[in-house]
Amino acid sequence: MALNASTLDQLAQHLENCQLQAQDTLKITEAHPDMDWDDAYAIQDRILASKLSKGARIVGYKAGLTSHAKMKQMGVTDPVFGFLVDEYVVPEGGEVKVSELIHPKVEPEICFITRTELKGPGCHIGAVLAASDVVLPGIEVIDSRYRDFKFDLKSVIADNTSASRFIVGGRIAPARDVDLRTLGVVLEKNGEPVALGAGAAVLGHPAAAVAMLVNHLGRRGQSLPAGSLILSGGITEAVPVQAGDNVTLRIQDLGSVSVRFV
Ligand code: 0L1
Ligand code: MG
Repeated sequence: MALNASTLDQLAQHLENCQLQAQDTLKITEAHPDMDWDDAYAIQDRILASKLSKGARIVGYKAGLTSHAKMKQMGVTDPVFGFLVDEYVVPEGGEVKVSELIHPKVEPEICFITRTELKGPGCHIGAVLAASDVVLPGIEVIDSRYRDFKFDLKSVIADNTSASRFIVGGRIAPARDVDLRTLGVVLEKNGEPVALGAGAAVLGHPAAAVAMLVNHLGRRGQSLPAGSLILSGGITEAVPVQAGDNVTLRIQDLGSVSVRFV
């Protein structure tokens, strides 16, 4: 690791404060160009520890930057992983207060809920499907704490991969009963389709993103607990939203889920 413990603490507190106060900041590698990958995940770990110490509950994980559309949009080449806590949960059909966020965008995702624990290394699509209970549609609201969404991979990992809110719902289906690669996806804003895609946009198969997450956790001596919710990654580019917008995600065979921005 390149940064000392007190710098990691200070950066984690800074990024969490930016999230809680809806305040943007310059990407942290500007001031810490030597920061390495372990430092980036160590900062993310410290943000999680801070939230857990204040009573938050971890509800799952997310994979981000998993589609070529998103990687191209953000000018990066590798997926990233983050945590989900209960403060990010918005009920289906619920409201997201834009005043609590900096510059929100929405992404359509296929979500998994696991029935049994998954451990890496060596996790693969088959193991993910065997361990998954159900899949369902999810809208992820991302809100990078970095000014104008300008970041690099290390900065975005430290910032818990821009996690801010998510909404799951629609029709829950057994993971093994649907071909997740060919599921058609339509994201609508105010009744108009704004992004279209299919499950295969996520690394060829959304379960591949979950396997990568499990292998990432395995490298860090962790496993994915039974009952975890996983957002497997945006299927299309992310779409900016503002107060007054209504967003609906429709996924073939999995129904729809909606959220309002107020
Ligand atoms: O979930 C995502 O794909 C977001 C990853 C972080 C990058 C971003 O803010 O777009
Ligand atoms: Mg996402």
